[in-house]
Amino acid sequence: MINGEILNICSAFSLDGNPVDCISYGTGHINSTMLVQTDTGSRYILQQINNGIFRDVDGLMNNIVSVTSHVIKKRIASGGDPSRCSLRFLPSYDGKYYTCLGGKYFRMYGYVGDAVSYDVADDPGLTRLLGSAVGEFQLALGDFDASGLVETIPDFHNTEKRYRDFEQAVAADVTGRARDVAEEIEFVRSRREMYGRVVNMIAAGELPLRVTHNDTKLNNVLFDSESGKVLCVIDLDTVMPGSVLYDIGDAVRFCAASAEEDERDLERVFFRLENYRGFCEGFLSSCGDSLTEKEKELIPFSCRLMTIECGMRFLADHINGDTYFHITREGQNLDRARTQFKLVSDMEKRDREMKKVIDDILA
Ligand code: ADP
Ligand code: GN1
Ligand code: MG
Repeated sequence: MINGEILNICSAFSLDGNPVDCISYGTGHINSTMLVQTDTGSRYILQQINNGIFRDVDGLMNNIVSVTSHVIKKRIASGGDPSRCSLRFLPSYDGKYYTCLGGKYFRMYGYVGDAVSYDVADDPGLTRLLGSAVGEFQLALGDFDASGLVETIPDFHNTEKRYRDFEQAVAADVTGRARDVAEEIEFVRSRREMYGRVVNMIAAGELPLRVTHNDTKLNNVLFDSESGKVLCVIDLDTVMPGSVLYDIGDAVRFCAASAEEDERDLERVFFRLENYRGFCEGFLSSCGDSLTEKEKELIPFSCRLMTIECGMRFLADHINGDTYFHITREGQNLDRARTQFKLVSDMEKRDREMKKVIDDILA
């Protein structure tokens, strides 16, 4: 079914046919995603942009359109299918790539059919594919001119800043939940010495800034449902200058987890070294040559860093009353934080093995 508001939004874009159906779609935590179908059988993704988080929608959409145009050119040059190798945004009738209605912002883009995304990786074969997808995305943007990119969320992976925000949430304790999560708060506090390492090295010029995706979760990659091959990297809201370690660490935190991000039974949550190995093989074989020695050395550390950063963001949001990440049940952000901390503990125990995986791949 389709309501008047959706019809109004759809009328801002030139669709093939008249919209006849609209359903909510996907499991993202930030935007509101819908699948629209028309009477000619065409399908589109309609997304309400979370403009509470992305304040500069114009800058955001300019970023995304310039990045997707760049990626599409590269993929066409290497024989890729232009309709499935990248997101393709529709211009609106007023010449932008979004429309604003009643203070809400919407964008429309082609639905990639016969595609799947995964919330858990069951095997290292899948994580190897994710590794090559993230590596190839990195390579494709290697010659992208970043000077026109806006920083869509400043300090997105500045873990020191994330930690300060976390401490502010605990101090304010607007929901009174902090006392019930003392153990989790301590988990974050006791690791504070690691939070500045990557940002300080970037500031000192010891790690290069590149154009990175910054949200490389497995479910931000679409795979062909028949062949299983990677189609494209999606969810490009956070493409900004960053460290390649952010993309590696964030991908591993998600794809090396044995269970979903909000799993309540922590017995079922553990770090899968084989999945990590698969990811690293895929990533390093596609773009390993472009990494510096320091970057390679810091891969295991970056996995822990991105995982604890995500965990402290979930925990802060739980304490703040779930104002950032979408939830579908009470306590979900706390459950998400706990899975991340469980993974961090596992990675700490397996640090030597994680380093050896990199040494073996690079040998
Ligand atoms: P969020 O920022 O909220 O995570 P995403 O852009 O990642 O939103 O979209 C949410 C989900 O919708 C994705 O994980 C994916 O499963 C699905 N999706 C998004 N875009 C497309 C597309 N063009 N074709 C098919 N599925 C898509
Ligand atoms: C959010 O948009 P989505 O669901 O792909 C978040 C990421 C977190 C992730 C945790 C803009 O990603 O930073 O790592 O949730 N995106 C933003 O699942 O904050
Ligand atoms: Mg997403």
